[in-house]
Amino acid sequence: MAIAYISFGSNIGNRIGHIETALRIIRTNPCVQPSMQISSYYETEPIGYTNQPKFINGAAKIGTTFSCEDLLKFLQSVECLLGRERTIRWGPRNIDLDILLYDDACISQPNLQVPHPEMHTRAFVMVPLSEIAPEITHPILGKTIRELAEEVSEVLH
Ligand code: A4P
Ligand code: MG
Repeated sequence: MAIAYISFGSNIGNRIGHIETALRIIRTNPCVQPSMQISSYYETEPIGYTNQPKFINGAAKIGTTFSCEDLLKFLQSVECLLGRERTIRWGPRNIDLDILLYDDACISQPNLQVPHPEMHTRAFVMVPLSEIAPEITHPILGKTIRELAEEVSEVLH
């Protein structure tokens, strides 16, 4: 059983509804332990492509028997089920599910980088993650999630 941390974000339509549907599909998969820890939800200003609605963001901790590659495929299938269309990079989406950490794995493949390469630069990822995993050490940067979150801290609601 591996421990994985996932970030989720939505900025179209019923944002909390999309997130809760995605989390329900994830937790009821036989390869995922039904008990999962979920952060608070935060409403955040869009980063990158800024001409789009505000996001709801958060993070979840799961126990899973999926390999990291299969977890990515599974999360992409959940995005598809929720009708996500890939149009603009960094653009609006009804659900985005990213793998932040997978045990201590360091993976650098064209379609899969873990730890997520941008995670430590983004308050909308680090603030929720630090609620559920403050003492975990980032396997590349060697700092705790709490320390990294403080470096990008900004007020999130
Ligand atoms: N991929 C590689 N590594 C991973 C990983 N660890 N987890 C690949 C998930 N996917 C990973 O992602 C593009 C490709 O990343 C996938 O094919 C996968 O093989 P995508 O979800 O199809 O496209 P995307 O989400 O538009 O691109 P990307 O680079 O994932 O964007 P980000 O980094 O997710 O940024 N502002 C706020 N406030 N809140 C947000 O949630 N999100 C974005 C999107 C921009 N601004 C935001 C937010
Ligand atoms: Mg993504």
